[in-house]
Amino acid sequence: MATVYLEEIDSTNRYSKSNLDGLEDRTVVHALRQNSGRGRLQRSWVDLGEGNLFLSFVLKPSKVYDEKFANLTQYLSVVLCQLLESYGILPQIKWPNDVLINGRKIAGILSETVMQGNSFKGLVLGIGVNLNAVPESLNMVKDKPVTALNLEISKSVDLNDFRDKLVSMFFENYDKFLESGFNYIKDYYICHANFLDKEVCVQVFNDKKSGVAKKLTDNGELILEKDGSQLVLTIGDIL
Ligand code: BT5
Repeated sequence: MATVYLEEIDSTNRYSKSNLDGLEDRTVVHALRQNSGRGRLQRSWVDLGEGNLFLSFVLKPSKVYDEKFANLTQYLSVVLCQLLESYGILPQIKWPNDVLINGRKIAGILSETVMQGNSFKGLVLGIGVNLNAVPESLNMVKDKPVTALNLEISKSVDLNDFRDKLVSMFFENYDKFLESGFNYIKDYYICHANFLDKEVCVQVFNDKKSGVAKKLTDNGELILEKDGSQLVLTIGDIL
């Protein structure tokens, strides 16, 4: 496993995608500051200051794309929750892969698939975790409540130690996860899900679907139930 350390970059995901050919499988790209972090669907990821985590995993698991790769974001959310639990807090997962503490978002995960023509080149799996933030900086995220680990545990968090643990926990079960897919993490994921059996509204691109979040399929899809009929969602955001 190789690591690339960067002082400051626009986006670790963008950097990893642009340099994908020269980066070997299982490279970790870690930047201390990230000035143009990206979320899904053109949204942005805000750098709350020094001491927060901005990291991308460069993964080249095979020569062809496998549908299980789409669940790697959920796998990473589970790994993160396990790590956060070791700090004595109780994280929750909002489908598909937001990690929250008491309803406040602490981390974001963005997976990007790199293709060249029709051939699959690899994946860039990025994660940002708020580890050390001053309370005032949380206002930089205007549209939802957010938090940081240091504010939850009332002490500062060692960034390098957190990164090393996250990376080693990620790779500990990565191969097993790739063999089994979402089923491998399903029980843990469900135990930490904060949306099941609740009435939810899910934004799916420009559309909104509402219903009761009934269950998850073995592939990590969300089943919504409304008026006796079921809808299977593979993508979206619970609002
Ligand atoms: C995500 O998107 O949550 C994925 C964020 C991935 C960030 C990492 S950092 C390393 C790597 N390099 C990158 O450029 N990106 C990845 P999404 O589900 O679309 O959520 C984006 C939303 O999260 C924003 O619209 C805000 O509401 C919220 N947000 C932005 N910055 C935040 C922060 N620091 N803490 C909590 N929430 C934040």
